[in-house]
Amino acid sequence: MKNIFSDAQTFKEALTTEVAHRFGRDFEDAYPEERYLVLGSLIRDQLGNTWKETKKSVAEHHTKQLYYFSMEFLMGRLMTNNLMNMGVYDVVKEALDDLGMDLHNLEELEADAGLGNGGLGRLAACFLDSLASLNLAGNGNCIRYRYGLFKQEIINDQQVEKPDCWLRLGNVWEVWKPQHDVRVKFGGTLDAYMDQFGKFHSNYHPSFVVRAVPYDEPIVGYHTPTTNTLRLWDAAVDEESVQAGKLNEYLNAVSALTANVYPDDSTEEGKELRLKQEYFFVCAGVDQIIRSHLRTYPTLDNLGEKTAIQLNDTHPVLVIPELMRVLMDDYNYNWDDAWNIVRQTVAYTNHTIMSEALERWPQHLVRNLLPRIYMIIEEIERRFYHYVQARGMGNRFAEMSILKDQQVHMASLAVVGSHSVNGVAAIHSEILVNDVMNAFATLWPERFNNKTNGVTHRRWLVYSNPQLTSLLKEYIGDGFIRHPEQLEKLMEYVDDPTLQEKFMNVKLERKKILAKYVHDELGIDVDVNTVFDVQCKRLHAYKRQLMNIMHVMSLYLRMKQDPNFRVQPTTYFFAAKAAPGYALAKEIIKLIVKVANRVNNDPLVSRYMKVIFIPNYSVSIAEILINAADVSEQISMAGKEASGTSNMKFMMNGALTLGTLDGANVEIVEQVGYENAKIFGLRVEELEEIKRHNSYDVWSIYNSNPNLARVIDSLHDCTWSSNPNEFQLIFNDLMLHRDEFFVLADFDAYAQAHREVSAWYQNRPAWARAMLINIAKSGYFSSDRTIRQYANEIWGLDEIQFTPEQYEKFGFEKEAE
Ligand code: 26Q
Repeated sequence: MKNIFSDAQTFKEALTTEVAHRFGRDFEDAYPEERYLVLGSLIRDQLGNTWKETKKSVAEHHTKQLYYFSMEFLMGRLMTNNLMNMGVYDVVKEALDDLGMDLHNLEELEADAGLGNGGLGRLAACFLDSLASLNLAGNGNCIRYRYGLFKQEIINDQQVEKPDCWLRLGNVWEVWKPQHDVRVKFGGTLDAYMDQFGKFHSNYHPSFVVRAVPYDEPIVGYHTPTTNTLRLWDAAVDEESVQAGKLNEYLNAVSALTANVYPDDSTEEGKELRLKQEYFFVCAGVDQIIRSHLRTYPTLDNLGEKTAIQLNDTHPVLVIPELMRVLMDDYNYNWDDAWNIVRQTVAYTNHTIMSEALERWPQHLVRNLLPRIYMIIEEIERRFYHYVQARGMGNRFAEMSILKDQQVHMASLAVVGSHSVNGVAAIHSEILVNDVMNAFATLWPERFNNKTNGVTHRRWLVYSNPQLTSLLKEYIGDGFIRHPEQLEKLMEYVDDPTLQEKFMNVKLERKKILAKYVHDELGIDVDVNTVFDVQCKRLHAYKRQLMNIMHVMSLYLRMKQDPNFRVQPTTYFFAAKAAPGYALAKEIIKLIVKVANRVNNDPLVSRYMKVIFIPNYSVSIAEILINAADVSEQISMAGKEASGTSNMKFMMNGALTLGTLDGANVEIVEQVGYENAKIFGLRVEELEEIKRHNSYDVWSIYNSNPNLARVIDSLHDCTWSSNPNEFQLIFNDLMLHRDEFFVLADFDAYAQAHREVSAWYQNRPAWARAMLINIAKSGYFSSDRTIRQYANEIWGLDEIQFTPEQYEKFGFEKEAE
C-alpha cells in the first residue's frame, strides 16, 4: 500500500489528482471549499487503514471496549488535530505551500462541530482524544444533530440566536452506515402476561417507530495506529410504520428528533422531545453493543467483562432499563442475571450538585412514551425498596427512591443501576458523598469515587499554541506531548530570566493574534500591553459574570469621579452564551455589552480599560482566546461549579487563576501553591454557616459600602442605558431576591484580589515566573491522567495490541515500555 502522506511530492500528486477526479478541475482552478473537501477526504481515507487495524486487533485479542454515552460531544474542528495526531501536518503543509496555498486557510473552512452546550460536551470530546492516544478502545455514542448549539449574534446589544448550519459543506469525517440501522420504538400499548412457568411475555404495539442510522467518525490517537469511533445517530423514516393518514405528522416527528441540541444546560421542565432524544440514542447504542458483542462472543454472559458503558451525567441513564429489557425480553435472561450484567457494565458520572439541575421526568410521560421501560423502572424501584429495608436504612429510602412526587428521578436510577458513581473534582465528589447523595453513599460507600476532570493538552496547548509549544520543546524536549507530567521539567528553568523574557514574548504573540481577531470581527482596537483578563463560559448566575462586570463598572465610575484614581491598564474579555429562555442571563449579557459601549467610547477611561464581549463563544474561539490570557477568571460561588475545565486550559497556557475555592480551582492551587494564583472569597463552609444562620443581608452591605452602592444605583439611574428599567431583573435578583449567589458578599474581596493581581503584573519577572510555574504544574490536568484513572479504576481497560510491524507500517514508533 502506498502511503500518500509519505512525502510532500507524493501528497501533492494525490491531492491534485483527487481534485480533478472529484471536481473536474485543476487544483489552481478549484474553489477553496473544493480543496478543503478533497484534503479532508484524503485524510479520512487514510484513517480508514488504521481504523481497520484497530477493529481487527480489538476483535482478535478480545480487548475490552468502552462506550462513552453522551448527549453532547463538543468536538470543534478536527483537521489540524487529525493531521497532527497522524504526524503528517508538516508534509501536508509543505505540499500546499508548493501549490501556493496556506493550510491555515483551509483549516478555517471547517465548521465547528458544536454538538453540545459547554463543559460536559467538551469533556467528552477531550476524553475521546485521550482514549485513542493512550491506545484504549473507547468509542463515543451520541446524536447527529443537524444543527449545533445556536449561533449567537449581538444585535441591539442583545443576544439573538441563529441556527448553526455546521453541515452546510457536508461532514468530511463521517461515514454513513445505513446497513447498521436500528429500529427504535415509542409509545403505544403493551399487552403483558405470565406464562405457566412464571415467565414474562409481552406484545408491544408501538405508536411511533423510527430507524436510527449511524454515521461514524474516526478518532485518531497521537502518533499511534489506534483509531476509535464516534458514532452519531441520525433518525430516518421507517416506511412500514406510518399510521394511515398521518404521513406529514410522522415525517415531522422523525425530523424533529435529531434537529438540534437542547440549548439549556440547566434543566428546564421536562420536554417530551428531549426524552425521545435520550431514548433514541440509548436504544440504538445498546443495540449496536449487543450485536457487536455477539459477533465476537457466543453469549452475553460476559458482556460486563468485555464492555464498559460510561454515562455522561444522567442524560443517557435509560441505558440501564433498556439493557435490562434487551437481556430479559430478547435474550431470555432472568431478572437477577440481567441485573448483574447491567450493574457490572454501567458506571455513572455526575456533573452537578445544583438540585434544580438534577434530571427528573414526569412519570406519566415516561410511562406513555416508553411503557416497557417504565415497567422495568418500577420493578427496579420495588426491589431496591426491599433491599434498603433489609439493610435497615428504610428511614432514608425517601431520599433515594427513583419514583416519587409523580416524577422519575434519573440520578437515583443511575446510582442504583451502576457499579461506580463519580464526581468531577475532589470538592465536588466530597459534596456528593457528604450532602447531595449522602444516603446512597452511606448505603454503598464503595460505589463512590472521584475523577478530577482534565482537558487534552494536545488541542489546548500543543496545537492551539504552537508558539508556546516550540518554546517548551526548546527547554524540555517534546516528551510532554505524550507524557504531560513531563511539563514539570520546566520547574528547573522558571527562574531563568531568558526563559521568562522569551515566554513573555510568546504571550505577546498570542495577545496580538487575539487583538487581530477582535479588530477584524468587532472593529475594536485593543492594546496588547494591557493585562488580558478573560472570563469565557456559559452564562449562569452561579458563575457570577455579574460580579465581574460590576467590578468593571465600579472602576469606571471611580475613574469618572476621581481624576486621581487610575488603574493598571486592563482589557476585560467576556464570552458567553445564555440559554434562550434564561432571562436573567440574557440581561447580564446586555449589561456587559452596554458597559463595553460606554467604557470603550470614553476617551479618558478607555486608556485604562476596555471591555470586549466576543460573540458566539465556541471551541474555535476558545482556541485563540484562552491562550492569550494573563488572568483566568474562575469566580463561581464556592460549592456550585462541579469542576470547570477552562480553568485548566488557561493554566496550561500560563494564565494565573483569579478564583474562588470551587471545583478544580482547589486542585489547581494545590498544584501551584497559593503564591502562584489569587484565591479570594467565601468558602463552602463559610457560606453554609451564613445560610444556617440566615444572616445574609444585602441591604446592610449596600448601606455600608458606598462604592458598591454606587454600582447598584447605576443599574437604574441611566448610567448605562437611557431606560431606567433596562436592568430590572438584575437589580431585583440582587436586592429583592437576596442575591442567591452571594455576589455582594464576595464583591470587596474580589476587588481587593484584582488590586493585588494588578500590582503583581507590574513586577514582570515575578509575573513571568508564576505563569511558568502554572504551565509546569498543569500536566496533572491533562485528560490523559483522567482517562488513565477511569481506565484503571472504573473500566478495567487494557491497551490495544499492535505489532511492531503495524506501528511501522503507519510510520509510528512504538514507545518502549
Ligand atoms: C438536561 C435536561 C434537559 C435539558 C438539558 C439538560 C442539560 C444539558 C447539559 C443539563 C446539563 C448540561 C450540561 C452540564 C455541564 O456542562 N456541566 C459542567 O460539566 C463540566 C464537566 O464535568 C464541569 O466542569 C462543569 O463544572 C459543569 O458545570
